[in-house]
Amino acid sequence: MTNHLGDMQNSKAIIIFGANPASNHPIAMQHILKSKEQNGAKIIVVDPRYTKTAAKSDLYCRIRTGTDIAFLYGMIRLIRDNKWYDKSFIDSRVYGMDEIFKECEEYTPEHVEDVTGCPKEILIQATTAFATADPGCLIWNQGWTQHTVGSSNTRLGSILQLVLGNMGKPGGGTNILRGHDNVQGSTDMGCLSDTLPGYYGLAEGSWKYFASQWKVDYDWLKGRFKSQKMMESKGFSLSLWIHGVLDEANAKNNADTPIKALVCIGNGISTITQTDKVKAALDKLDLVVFIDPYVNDAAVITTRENNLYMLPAASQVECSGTVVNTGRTAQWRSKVIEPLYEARPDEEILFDFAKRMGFYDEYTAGMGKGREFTWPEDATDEIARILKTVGFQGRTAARVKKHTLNWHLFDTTSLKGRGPVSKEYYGLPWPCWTQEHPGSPVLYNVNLPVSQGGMGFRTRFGTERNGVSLLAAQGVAPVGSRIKGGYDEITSKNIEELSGIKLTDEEKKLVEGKNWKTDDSGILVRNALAAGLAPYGNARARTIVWGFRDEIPKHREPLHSFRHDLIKRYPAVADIENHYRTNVRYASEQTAKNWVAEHPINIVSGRVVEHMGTGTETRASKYLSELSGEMYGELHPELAAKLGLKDGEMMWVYGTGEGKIKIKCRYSYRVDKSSVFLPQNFSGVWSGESLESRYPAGTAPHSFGENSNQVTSYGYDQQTSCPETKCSLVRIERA
Ligand SMILES: Nc1nc2c(c(=O)[nH]1)N[C@H]1C(S)=C(S)[C@@H](COP(=O)(O)OP(=O)(O)OC[C@H]3O[C@@H](n4cnc5c(=O)[nH]c(N)nc54)[C@H](O)[C@@H]3O)O[C@H]1N2
Ligand SMILES: Nc1nc2c(c(=O)[nH]1)N[C@H]1C(S)=C(S)[C@@H](COP(=O)(O)OP(=O)(O)OC[C@H]3O[C@@H](n4cnc5c(=O)[nH]c(N)nc54)[C@H](O)[C@@H]3O)O[C@H]1N2
Ligand SMILES: [Mo]
Repeated sequence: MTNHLGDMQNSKAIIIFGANPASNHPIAMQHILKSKEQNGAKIIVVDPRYTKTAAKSDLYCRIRTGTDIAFLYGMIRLIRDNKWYDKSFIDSRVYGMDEIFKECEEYTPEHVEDVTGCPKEILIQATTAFATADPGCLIWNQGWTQHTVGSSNTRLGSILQLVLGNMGKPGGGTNILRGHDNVQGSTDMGCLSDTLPGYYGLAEGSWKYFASQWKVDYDWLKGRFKSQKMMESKGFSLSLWIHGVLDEANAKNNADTPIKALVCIGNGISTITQTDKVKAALDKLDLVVFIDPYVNDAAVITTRENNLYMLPAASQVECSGTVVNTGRTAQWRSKVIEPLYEARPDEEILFDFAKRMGFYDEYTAGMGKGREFTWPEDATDEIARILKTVGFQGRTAARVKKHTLNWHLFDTTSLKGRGPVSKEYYGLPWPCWTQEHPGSPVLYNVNLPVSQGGMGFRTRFGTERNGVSLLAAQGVAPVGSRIKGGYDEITSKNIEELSGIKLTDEEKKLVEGKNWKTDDSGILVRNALAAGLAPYGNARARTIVWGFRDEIPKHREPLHSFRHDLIKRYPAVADIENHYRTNVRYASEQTAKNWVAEHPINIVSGRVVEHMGTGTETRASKYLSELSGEMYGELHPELAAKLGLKDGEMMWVYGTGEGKIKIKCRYSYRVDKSSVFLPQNFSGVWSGESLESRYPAGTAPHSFGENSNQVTSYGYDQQTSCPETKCSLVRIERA
């Protein structure tokens, strides 16, 4: 998220793609509605389903799932032809816009209508309203990410904001409404299989940096892996691990061994595509451990009888520490009660694991005091010390606590504080470069000094490509910058020249061989800020990502496309070998057969307001179960009539894989005549059979339903491997 939730009150138009904040982000929705009331901001919703958010919009654009790229290029083409783009922003701060303007050529309004199903008049109205508002903010969420081209969706959305010069401005930006509590925090912490914490990569240099920060020997760390090569290879991802268990062919990507054991903290595993494969993988493993305050949903899906452990975890009110929200702001959470019964906080369970496996001292050494550390304060300070890439240095436990205690003194629209927290922004949104830095509520804003939250784009991919500069043009730099244009990231080699500040011999020794990401002394960052420079440089945003499968975003039909006739023109990428240690099918799956002939109904997948995730927590509430107690599929009455289904009758839904679910038909005009909406919040029924008896006595939730992912199709993002849970085909029959 480049901006933050309250900042949406500064917007003059808001376009929402694949998000339904009225149900899923009610706080964000309040800010959106305020921008409408206070600024007359036009709200535009692009979604295959007429959601509660759409009901509050000024303009609703219904599109076919998986066609957002065509829609966006249609917008960009209209912006190009009407000269609504921000020429000076593009000329001075963007690299590669010509390629985008070329790619949009084929997306005429007529062609966009054919590909997306959205009438061309609506596309033109949406583009006109959004492109002529200054500033406009763009929101996306899971409707964009759960696709084979999800990463391209998110890139092209950001590019649209670059085209319009909406980046780096209050009221503009790309605002991604994230998911679980602290999901931004867990990404920052490297709960991903292809980064170390703070988005440091997996290369030897990063591991060596972490070894020194964690105060362990690099060779010891290396010894934990089968080889250095495996240490530096991306791991299995959450969506693909099942293939590491079930498909022997993937063993060769994993140091010649299939996965043998699984420790699952929270969930995520019963909510990926093709849940039947998850069950098969859980059944096959040697050992399965769940760490969860509730009986984990997946624990009930497996029928294994041995080596399945459930360790009761404490919930959030029984723990303390920082959480980070979608706008990059940190908040201190205090323990309300001691953990009940045998529940233990997650970290205690992990510490015990480390003790029994013999590396507890190494595990905790980074907190600096051996066995004597204070939890969680010392961990928070360790994070602040190490995660320099995203500017965590100023986010110590003491400062975060002070903000949370004084939260009433902060303005919700600007995040600015008053009184004892004046000159600081709520929650110290990163980057927060030093102990004195106020945090940065709006990324890439050059209208502020770096010391007050300003910055340009990051110099991340070199300073030139094919003879063309990747640095910001002359005249574009944060207010008060000594350098009046672009510059490289700060290193010990260029600090004196760029900042104009001479280092003492002692300082030189301290920073030798270091850069802004690795310098523990803080000298490089301090001097950069003193000269008004962003430690990470001042570059152009790039539209082209060299090394990606699609260097610029391209529309590609879903693997199980509703429009088989478009597959030739917009084919999936070639199959990928060793994609997060898995051999993944793309083109071969897409062309394996004419999927839509046998599975003619499109899934639109999303959430209900009453339940969270699998519903493990919320279906345990009597009251929420009373409000929303059963799984269903929404069908347009005309489609239902064709299938011979009355409102309230049961139907079988068959996926393109092995899975099938028996659910209630609910008539609805929210969906179009070829789709079924399946909420993702139910579980505990398996192809018509209740799993209630598998819960230990007294632990079953109050309501159950079929899991929609039994019928979602095979498919994973071509870059990130996120499952394609938002594009699937099914066949429906009266039960
Ligand atoms: N009440 C409630 N709130 C929640 C959650 C919950 O389960 N319940 N979950 C939390 C979590 S983990 C997350 S990640 C967020 C998710 O928040 P959202 O992303 O808002 O959640 P969804 O309802 O899954 O999907 C959003 C919209 O995407 C649309 N959509 C589907 N396919 C496409 C497509 O191809 N293109 C476009 N443009 N739209 C599409 C759906 O119709 C839906 O309206 O919500 C969080 N908040
Ligand atoms: N078809 C379809 N599938 C989807 C989606 C979709 O839109 N459509 N959305 C996807 C998305 S974005 C998500 S996030 C997932 C849903 O997200 P999941 O994570 O798969 O489902 P949840 O039910 O939210 O699981 C959270 C678990 O964490 C446990 N928990 C809560 N607090 C703690 C704690 O402090 N410690 C520990 N150890 N555990 C705790 C809860 O009891 C629960 O079991 O679904 C994904 N799958
Ligand atoms: Mo999520």
